[in-house]
Amino acid sequence: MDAPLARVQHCPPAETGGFACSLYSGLSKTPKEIACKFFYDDAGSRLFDRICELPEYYQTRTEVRLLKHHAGEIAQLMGSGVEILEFGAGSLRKVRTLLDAVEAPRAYTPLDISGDYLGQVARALAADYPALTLRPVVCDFTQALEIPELPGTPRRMGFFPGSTIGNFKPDAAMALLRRMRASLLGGGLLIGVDLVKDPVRLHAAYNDAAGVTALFNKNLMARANRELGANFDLDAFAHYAPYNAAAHRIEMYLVSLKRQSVSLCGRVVEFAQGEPVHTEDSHKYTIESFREMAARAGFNPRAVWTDEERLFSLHWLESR
Ligand code: AVI
Repeated sequence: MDAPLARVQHCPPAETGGFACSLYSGLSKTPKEIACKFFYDDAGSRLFDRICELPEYYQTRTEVRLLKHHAGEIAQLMGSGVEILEFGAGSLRKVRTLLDAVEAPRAYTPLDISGDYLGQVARALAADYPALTLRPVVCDFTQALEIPELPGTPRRMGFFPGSTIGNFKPDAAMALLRRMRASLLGGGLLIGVDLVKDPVRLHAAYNDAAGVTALFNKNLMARANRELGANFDLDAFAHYAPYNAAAHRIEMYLVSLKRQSVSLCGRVVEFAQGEPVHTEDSHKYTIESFREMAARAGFNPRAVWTDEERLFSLHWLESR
């Protein structure tokens, strides 16, 4: 029998960001763009899980190693009986290391935009942690959030692994950190941040030999075909992900391989041959540049952990 699980809440109800409107308005701009939050429907979340296993994608395994290695210290910093609030929780795998290390965790509140997927992975987690209050919330965590306090108001700690902060432009990243700080009600934030490094290594991580990142990128168009009845020809677009060294970021595009028209929600969008659609940025930080940004967002940057190659970093930020 499945373990009891608080019903998956939708916040705002049954709304995850208006894919149709956002897609149409993004494709009407010059240059064209699609917001990267739309990668994560059920298929996209599963493709992202496959990316995390790729040999070129060092981020996930390095972060998991850091988490495991420093779990005791992190648990001490978080304290006992806390609620862990995870932003963009995905597969809910990484939090297990924290739940196992923290003394008597009281509650876990994963927030994610991918509703079906969140329901499935939350059910599996509930079975393994029967004493934990688990309250999955389907929401766009990039928007202002009001997550009700639990009875007894356990101290709330934030968890934002995976360097998803890098998918926001620096100004938006700072604004997001500020909003997170507000929703933590004085608690700290454990956040994973990918670091500036050899561009060749970065390039390989977003241009894997097996082509999984290309499928993930094209899932935006595949999703539009599935959900909105669009007629994107996926073979007529190329995945392109260069590293912009001056801006310290990977930029991801879908490039039209020919002049073509695509029908979308009863309208037609024209693509020129070679025209790019910007789909994602993934900013990389130095340890110092990230700590400075966190301080400007109102946190006190405390402990930081990194691996011997300085590929990835985990930061413990206290609320001021
Ligand atoms: C979720 N995010 C941190 C990933 C990244 O590395 O920027 C998304 C991703 N895009 C392509 N590969 C992975």
